[in-house]
Amino acid sequence: MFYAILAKTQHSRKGTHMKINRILLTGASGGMATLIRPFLADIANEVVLSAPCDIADISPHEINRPANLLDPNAIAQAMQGCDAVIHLGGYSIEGTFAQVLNANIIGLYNLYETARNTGKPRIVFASTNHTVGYHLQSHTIDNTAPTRPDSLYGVSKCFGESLAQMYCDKFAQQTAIVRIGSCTDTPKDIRMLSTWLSARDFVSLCSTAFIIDHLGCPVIYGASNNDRSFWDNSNIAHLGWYPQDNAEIYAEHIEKTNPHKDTNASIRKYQGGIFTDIGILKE
Ligand code: 15L
Repeated sequence: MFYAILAKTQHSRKGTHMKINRILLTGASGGMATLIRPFLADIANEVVLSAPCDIADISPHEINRPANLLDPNAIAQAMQGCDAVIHLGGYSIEGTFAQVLNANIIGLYNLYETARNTGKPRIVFASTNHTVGYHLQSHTIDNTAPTRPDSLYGVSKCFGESLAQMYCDKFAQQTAIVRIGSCTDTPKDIRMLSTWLSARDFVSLCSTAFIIDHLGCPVIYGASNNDRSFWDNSNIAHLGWYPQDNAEIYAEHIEKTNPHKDTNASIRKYQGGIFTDIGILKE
């Protein structure tokens, strides 16, 4: 059955609409998933929403398949018949070691093992800018810069990036590793003028990753086309992803009203902002 669905997907890749047949969206109850859901109908016929509980108010093209990332059987049921996965599930802020261990290390391993046994659907893995959070804001970095995680959360995403690369090298499981900046409806502070990622740009990146003939396992900075970006994506230009939005249109308003303006020097110094100054491992 899976191969029939895949064949349909490959057929539609060649067609005009280039839609994926069925996408699994993990972390579907979270803020970022809520932002992107309206755009997913443009790139997929069906979207399987997966979170620990059912999601209320779903659209006709959406299906609930709840799963806890610590339960491999539930993940396998959620992934059945899916041609592609957008993995937003896991712990998305700084937490205790137990929190990030369960969600971002054990949970991610369960997801990749399930994918390996379920036809290897392409995965967009939501990594984070906090894998490189201790790089200075005054430096522009590309995807060859060394990781400099700013939190246990950032360290757990470095593990995820390595796991994705290993599954690609060993099992030909293709993943777009997306170091997401700040995916919110609009940028909220000065730093986000550099890090903002609009929902529509993220969804266009997912679509690009799913339909390109060969993806591999590239590391991509997930940011819109921001004038003040900290990141240089020229190494992944061959993918043909062209983000449309630019945080700069919000600059005047934010510069007048920004509530975080001078509260903390590290917010203005490091790319990871406040994550370099929070957490259970403070000095
Ligand atoms: C992230 O990785 C977080 O998930 C999100 O809550 C924001 O803090 C974002 O990074 C950011 O750096 O703005």
